[in-house]
Amino acid sequence: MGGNDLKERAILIGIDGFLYNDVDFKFLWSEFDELVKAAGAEPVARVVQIRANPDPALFLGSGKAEELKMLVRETRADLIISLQDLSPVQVRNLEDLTGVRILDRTGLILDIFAQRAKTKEGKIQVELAQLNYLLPRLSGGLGKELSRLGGGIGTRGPGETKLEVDRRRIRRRIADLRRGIKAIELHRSVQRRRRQKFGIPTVSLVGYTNAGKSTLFNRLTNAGVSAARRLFDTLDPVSRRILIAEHQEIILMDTVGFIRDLPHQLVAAFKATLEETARATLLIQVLDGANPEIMEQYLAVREVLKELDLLDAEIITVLNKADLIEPGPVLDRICKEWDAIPISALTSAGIDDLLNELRNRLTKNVRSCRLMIPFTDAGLLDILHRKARVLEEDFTETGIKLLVEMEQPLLNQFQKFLVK
Ligand SMILES: Nc1nc2c(ncn2[C@@H]2O[C@H](COP(=O)(O)OP(=O)(O)OP(=O)(O)O)[C@@H](O)[C@H]2O)c(=O)[nH]1
Ligand SMILES: [Mg+2]
Repeated sequence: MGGNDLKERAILIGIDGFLYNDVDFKFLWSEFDELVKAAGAEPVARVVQIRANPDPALFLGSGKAEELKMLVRETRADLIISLQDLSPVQVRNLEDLTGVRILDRTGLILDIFAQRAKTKEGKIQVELAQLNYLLPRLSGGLGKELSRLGGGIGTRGPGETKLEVDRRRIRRRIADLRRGIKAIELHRSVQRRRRQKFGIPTVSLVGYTNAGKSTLFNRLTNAGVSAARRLFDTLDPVSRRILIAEHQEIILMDTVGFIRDLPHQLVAAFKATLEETARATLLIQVLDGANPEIMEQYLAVREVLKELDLLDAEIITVLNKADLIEPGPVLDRICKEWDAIPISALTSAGIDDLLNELRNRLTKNVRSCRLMIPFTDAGLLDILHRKARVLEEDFTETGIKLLVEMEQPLLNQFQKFLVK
């Protein structure tokens, strides 16, 4: 996609009245608009039909579909994007009827991810998700469906040459990519073990896309990670070590933004990335306090956390963009309701409160104590170095004297070595 003047013109279509209640649907549409813009297209018109189920052949009813055809001409639209996922048959029929390209929400999100992926890892994950999306849409083993569905906004999507390959080659490519992802997972587990060895807790920033995670990440780390007013700006997880107290180091992680109904192909492909989040000691959930749809976004984030089996994780909630909210009883009530700390990643307001809370939570169960480990039990040192924080270590004639900080459950195991 070229400059702004070359923006592709998109007609958005969707069905109301089955699946969603009114409020959700309003949210879905405004989010859909944002997604279309994020992909670099311009929404020029909307066709919404209220019906119980989509038409199996045309998605819309035949009258609405005719209307759509006229609208394509009137608005000189380049493509049609559907809020609900489409079957290959619906895509083919709509395309034949209107003469323009058809995309659905899942394809659209994959397209945005393809535009944003920067690292090798991100690219592999996105390509895998795209191919898994395309594969079941290949019918008859020919590349025809691929070429129809493959092109996203502009010319991205799996490269043009790939559009001619058949299922077998795609399967082979998928196998290659899976191997690539295995290698990534391995690399991650090595990194993770190293961190565990040093006993450094990991803190992940999670939240809806555009909530301000990267801005907060930068505020806390001075890392200069890109933050922008666009959806899914961050795709590749970034992490930095930071000191939050004299002896307290943490690894802070910025993550990909969540969204309602994240396509499952993406969840699968980004599993390694998301699991990294899942293994964090603590999560900071970032809410966009200035967004009127904060409730829906909150629920969407909870949904993804649930999918990742993370609802019981230790979570600190922050209400970001507090600089855009009038201070006073309203803000106070919101924060109380969400049990959230008001902050502004932009102006730094409330950041100290957040750091305090972080320190409290991370040291909640930590006790410091002196131990004397006889040489016969020296094997236990390894556990201490991995799971506790060793502040002092002296090799004496009778054994090893240590000053350590560790969590209560671990301390229980070391009761008999405690020095009063
Ligand atoms: N006014 C105000 N704007 C903020 C604040 N924090 C972030 N923003 C803006 O919100 C936009 C999104 O910020 P990002 O940090 O990129 O959001 P993100 O959560 O990382 O988004 P993704 O990477 O897409 O998931 C940017 O334009 C930021 O400048 C804040 O505290 N106040
Ligand atoms: Mg970001």
